[in-house]
Amino acid sequence: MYTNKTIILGLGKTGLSCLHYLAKQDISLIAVDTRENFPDLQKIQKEFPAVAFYVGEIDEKLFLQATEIVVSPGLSLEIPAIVKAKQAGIPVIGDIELFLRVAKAPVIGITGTNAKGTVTTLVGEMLAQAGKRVLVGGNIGTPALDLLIENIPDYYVLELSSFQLETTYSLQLIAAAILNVSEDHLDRHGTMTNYMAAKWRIYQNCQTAIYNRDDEATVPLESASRKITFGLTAPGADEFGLLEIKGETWLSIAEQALLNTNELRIKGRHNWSNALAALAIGTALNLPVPSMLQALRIFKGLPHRCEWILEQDNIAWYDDSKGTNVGSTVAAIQGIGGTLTGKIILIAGGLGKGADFAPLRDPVNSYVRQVILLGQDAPLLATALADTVSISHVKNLEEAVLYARRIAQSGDVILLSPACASWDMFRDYAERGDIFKAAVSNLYHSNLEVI
Ligand code: UMA
Repeated sequence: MYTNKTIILGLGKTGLSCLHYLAKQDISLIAVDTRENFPDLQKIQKEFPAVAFYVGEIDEKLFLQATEIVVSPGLSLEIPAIVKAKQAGIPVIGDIELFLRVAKAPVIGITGTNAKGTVTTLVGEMLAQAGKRVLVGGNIGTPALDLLIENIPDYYVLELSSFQLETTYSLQLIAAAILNVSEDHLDRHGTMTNYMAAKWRIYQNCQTAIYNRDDEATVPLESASRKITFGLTAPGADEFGLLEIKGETWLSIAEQALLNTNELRIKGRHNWSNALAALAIGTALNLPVPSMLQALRIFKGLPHRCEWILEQDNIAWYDDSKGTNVGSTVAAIQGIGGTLTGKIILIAGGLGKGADFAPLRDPVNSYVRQVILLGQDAPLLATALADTVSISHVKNLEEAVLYARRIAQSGDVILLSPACASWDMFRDYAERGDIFKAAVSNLYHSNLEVI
């Protein structure tokens, strides 16, 4: 008879990683998924015959029998069964908590509303350039617990979402960074205060806190033994920032210029900020400057993050399908818009997650020629952007691509940056981006009529 009974709630990527990890321990396991027709259930049941599986509506009494509950990040902690279990004193944790309890190498944690995937990847590349063995995971894609299958590295680098942070208690990161905070996931967190409180947890007990001095919401409340800042202003002592030298912009520490921004393959001011953040984190880890700069020089960026697709007739196409919130789309418009001779044709829309779209008005007014909208919350976007530039509605991305090409002028950029989640029309942002790219490529490689 086991004394510990753990419930795993959610059987997505995270839940499955918990199942694989916990099945090796001496505990009784129950796995629950709220989806009635959970795919692959039989296959998973066969793989874990000792685990009791439940799908569909949650049995609250079952949850009250648990000694610990591991909740997947996609599920709200406000589910009544979770609330009652918490009230009964049952610990409710997430996969990152399980990971941190046993991780045997220093862990770097990176969060922020936007660009956390880019900076997480960059820090991983910097460590590798410095000859360190590194494993990268978390919200970026590979669940943290799956990293434990590999040999112990010199460092783990984790991208952490607010959902993951709110169920983590054993944080003790060697370096912890919040890159930026803007409105997102309010449908889950309710208020910005709750959202920010989840993010700030990352600094708890960290050795070095890295924050963005241009964004007050990232400043640590907790005392860290060391703090390093980055920002797009000129840097003070021990700070990372930008210096203008003979009309060119350099990534710099204090008064020392490190790298001309022309040498970066990732474009736009928002990417300069990402590069500076990675330098600040690398410095917290005492990495040699030449290897950090080399990693920056060769980094091409991630798919679906302001990704250049092709250029034809002096019109360039960019896929920023990962622009799933307003802050991210604002950064993309400003980052690209400032460098153009023409204007941006913006393709946006999807599930707005309760966000306020008003912050898009200024950048749209400054840099956008026309907005093309699609998806469930297109009407909300249209209302928020009324009286800025001309707005059109389309049914799908293929139509958006044809229409965008028709109205684009030489020097323009056509940018998919939805400011919304994708789940109303697509499996995820990656599928949305892939369909966009395929439609763009189709436009030039077939003889489609531009409508
Ligand atoms: N779901 C149910 N019932 C369940 C379990 C899940 O309806 O019982 C639904 C959720 O509501 C959600 C979807 O299934 O719509 C997936 O949820 P999940 O918690 O099972 O997700 P995972 O597959 O485990 O993926 C999660 C992260 N997803 C979320 O937090 C929503 C992935 O980040 C992450 O890569 C993965 O863990 C590994 O750590 C994705 C993401 O969109 C990319 N993250 C958000 C963001 O970046 O803004 C936070």
